[in-house]
Amino acid sequence: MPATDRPRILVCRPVPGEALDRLRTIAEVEVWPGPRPAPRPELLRLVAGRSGLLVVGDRVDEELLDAAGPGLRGIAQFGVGYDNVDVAACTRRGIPAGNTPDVLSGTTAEIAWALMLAAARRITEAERYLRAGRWATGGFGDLMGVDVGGATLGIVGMGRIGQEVARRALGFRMTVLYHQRRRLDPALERELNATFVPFPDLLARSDFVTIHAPATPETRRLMDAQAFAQTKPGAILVNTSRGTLVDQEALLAALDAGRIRAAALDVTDPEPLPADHPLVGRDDVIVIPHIGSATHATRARMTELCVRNLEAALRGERMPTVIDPGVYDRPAGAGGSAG
Ligand code: 8YV
Repeated sequence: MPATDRPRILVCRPVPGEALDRLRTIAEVEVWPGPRPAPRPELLRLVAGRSGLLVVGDRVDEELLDAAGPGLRGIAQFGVGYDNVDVAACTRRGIPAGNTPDVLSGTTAEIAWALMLAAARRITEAERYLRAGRWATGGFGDLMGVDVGGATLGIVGMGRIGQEVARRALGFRMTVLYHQRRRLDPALERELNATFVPFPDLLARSDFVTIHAPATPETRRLMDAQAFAQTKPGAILVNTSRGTLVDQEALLAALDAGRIRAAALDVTDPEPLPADHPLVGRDDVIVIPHIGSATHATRARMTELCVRNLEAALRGERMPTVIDPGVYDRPAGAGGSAG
């Protein structure tokens, strides 16, 4: 096949793993070298005439779909969260969009656990203390923390990642409460030793609250001033989902008021969070730069799944992890036109 007839794929970041080489056998693959995302005008220029896109949190909306043009056959989001993708707009045009569920659940649960333990035992603060030479001069009672073992853990959003967090809590002999729209199967609840409770009860009873719900209009600012007023005094908040679920002004006020002990965040609003943001530089807040899925093995698995989704789209087959299966129910010939 002449190079020009081959499908053209844009990969919006230098994603790891070898799966892109497989994609190169069936398509022309251009990788934006990064490390930062392409500026929006550049991205709109780059997507033109593409058959497939691999996006890494890049906004996929009507504007971008228009810029890509009628040849676009599939979009792969590198991540389980897809709040950056206007899935309804893709479906209206008959363009399947896929995400990367399952392959990152354990890895993301581990970052939540790392944050929980770090906040409870003041690990990042303790290291700063040592680096500042304060070990030799500090007092015996410095850096006292709280126990995780035996404490009550509140999991908000008990999907795949929330469940992996709960599994790891078994070893810490925690009382696990959870809340989400739908209750889990009772057998799974028993396996995870997790109890379904209303959201206000979860807040009132949990020593640690960890958020694993998707970013939707309903979950926006889920942790607002009212929610912080309901939390158990001295609780620790962990967020590894999306920054928009936490009202950061309300969080700062709750910390200042001593209502909650600490917060540990892998996600913020906006991202990247400016280094002079009020959340940065406080001893009672840990902020890390959205590294929940960032292990070599997991990121390679995410690339593999994105490539499998794109391969399927190019072959006219069903994406293994399509977000909206309804895109395949549309009458033949309904795709391609502007939505
Ligand atoms: C990021 C994530 O996509 O899976 C998700 O929803 O937020 C992450 O895995 C990834 O870190 C790239 O930014």
